[in-house]
Amino acid sequence: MVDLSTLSRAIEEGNREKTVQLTAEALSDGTNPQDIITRGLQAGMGAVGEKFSSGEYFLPDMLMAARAMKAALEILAPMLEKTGIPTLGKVVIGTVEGDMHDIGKNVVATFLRGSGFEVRDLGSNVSARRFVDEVREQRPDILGLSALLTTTMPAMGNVIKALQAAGLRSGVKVIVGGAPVTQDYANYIGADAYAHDGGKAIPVCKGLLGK
Ligand code: B12
Repeated sequence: MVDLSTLSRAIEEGNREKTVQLTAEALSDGTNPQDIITRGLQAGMGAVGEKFSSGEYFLPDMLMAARAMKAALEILAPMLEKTGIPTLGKVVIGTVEGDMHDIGKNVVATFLRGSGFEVRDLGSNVSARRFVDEVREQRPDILGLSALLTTTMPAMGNVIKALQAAGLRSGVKVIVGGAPVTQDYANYIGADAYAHDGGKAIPVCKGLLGK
């Protein structure tokens, strides 16, 4: 049985090969893919962030960890994403303008797909204008906004204001998330909901649609 703390350490070391190997082993052991992500990969990323804050790690270390995590998510996503089931609702999701962090947003998209939502992922560094255009064209039930930087959090509020200005706000529920985001901040910018992580986003999104 793979000890998920060894997977977490492989991420911390930025060791892509070992991360992929341990992820595959954990899957064949029968470990739940959601646990592999939260207790293994995401925990490792948390440690990388702490080391970056303390000056022990630099940008290339974060990049290597990100590459290792992305490679592992490629193996895990097909296990989590169900196909051919009736959709619970349509979600458009993206990381706001100025922010390149997309791993957490990808995890949320994968978890939502796995629980039966149809998800359109716009990627990262998405402008308010693009979000508005997508809401107008796609008519999603839910718009998910991700921000990982304190400097890009206000861009989430700008998207909500732009939706209001375009007369589209009442037709879509807005959920926000990302490491620096809180429920208080979500209330402050007028979002409909906040979820701390991908697992919690599932019941929150179902609740938004009364399901
Ligand atoms: C990997 C990483 C990078 C990678 C990103 C690669 C990529 N493609 O995503 C790279 C190296 C590119 C990077 C760059 C930078 N980074 Co960086 N990065 C990280 C790191 C280590 C991990 C982020 C991550 O992927 N975590 C794993 C995922 C799974 O977790 P998550 O993102 O938190 O997502 C979960 C929840 O937050 C939530 N969630 C996320 N989005 C959403 C959306 C919705 C709708 C919902 C409901 C929930 C939700 O659910 C997710 C899944 O459970 C964090 C540290 C940390 N602890 O967050 C720093 C961190 C975010 N980065 C930081 C910084 C400073 C930077 C740079 C400015 C560094 C620099 N000097 O250039 C640049 C900014 C570039 C830019 N313009 O965006 C700081 C931010 C500080 C701050 N408070 O603003 C952090 C916190 C590191 C630190 N401790 O100082 N980074």
